[in-house]
Amino acid sequence: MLRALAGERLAVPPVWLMRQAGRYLPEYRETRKKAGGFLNLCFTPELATEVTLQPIRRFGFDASILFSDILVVPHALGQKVWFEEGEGPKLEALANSVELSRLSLEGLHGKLEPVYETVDRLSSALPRETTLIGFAGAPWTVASYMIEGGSSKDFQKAKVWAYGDPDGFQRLIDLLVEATSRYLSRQVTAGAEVLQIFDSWAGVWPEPQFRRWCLDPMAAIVRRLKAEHPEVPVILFPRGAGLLYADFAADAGADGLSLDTTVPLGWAAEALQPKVTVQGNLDPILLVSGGDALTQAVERILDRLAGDPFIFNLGHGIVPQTPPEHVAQLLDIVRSRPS
Ligand code: 1CP
Repeated sequence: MLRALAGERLAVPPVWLMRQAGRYLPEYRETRKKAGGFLNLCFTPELATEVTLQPIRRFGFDASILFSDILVVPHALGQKVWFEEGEGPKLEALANSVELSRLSLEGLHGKLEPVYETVDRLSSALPRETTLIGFAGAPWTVASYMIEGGSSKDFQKAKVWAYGDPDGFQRLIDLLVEATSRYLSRQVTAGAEVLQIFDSWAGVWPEPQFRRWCLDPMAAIVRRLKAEHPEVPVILFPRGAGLLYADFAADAGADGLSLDTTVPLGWAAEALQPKVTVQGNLDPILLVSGGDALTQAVERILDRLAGDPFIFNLGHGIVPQTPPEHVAQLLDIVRSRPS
């Protein structure tokens, strides 16, 4: 994984999957029951370490991603966050920039200490050849949850705020750039070897706002991290960025770009791969269907991208309906192909 991110071409690419820990694994569902509440699971280092290791034991991925969630940052800034069974995340929504006074950087590291301890435990527990990935949500995606109070279909509240009061919205984004930079930097100190920043909802903006609310804040975080930890590679996932993936490759200063499922492979090979290592981009639903369709899609990605710096992954997270045998089938195909 580290060699691929340094720009090496490898005969067999490294492979890991977004959301490789989670509800599709029976052992995860067992541990989750014990934790009594999702945030408890994230904040109990013993259990968070256990669920991070489960997919490594079962499948031997080349990288292990810390088990946590992007919404621990708003929680650590003082916003109320909870997870309702079967409904996903809920937050006490911020209505406008006056309410930013409810948030503070002061308690950040104290509240996130259990996450740092999990990273520390993982860095001792993982086999040496398994790369430990730390992560955070990007400012825009995290801000969208903070304003919408949970998941959203059209991001109307967050966009109305950003269009109507860009200066106030900028203050929230700046606060998140600061908090996220501090959070990721501490993950490195605790043992993370690679960092990934998830902008899951980047694809909803017109170009000017995309630059201001997605690209610029992520580039600012990358600059901060590179100043403090120049040796640590950073992967960015601006999901849905379309042609603007090219701007990310040119301007964000990252080592890797994680491609969503819709990015055409030929274009990625020509426009992105000469500048950065690319990661992706199998449709996660193919892991539900399995069979020949899965095999052919994996081969197609390897044919187009594996000859240059590349990490095999999905275009978005594994879904809970995924049969674990299909994940094993995927790893077999990636690893057994003659190069
Ligand atoms: O057990 C459960 O019911 C909780 C399901 C779950 C899990 C397994 C949530 C709630 N978060 C997670 C873990 C998680 N989340 C990881 C670590 C593990 C791994 O990858 O193996 C990571 C990296 C995330 C990141 C995350 N959380 C993102 C960015 C990536 C993406 O999938 O787009 C986002 C948007 C979230 C918010 C969130 N948390 C949980 C859910 C179900 C969601 C998504 C809600 C939505 O679609 O709006």
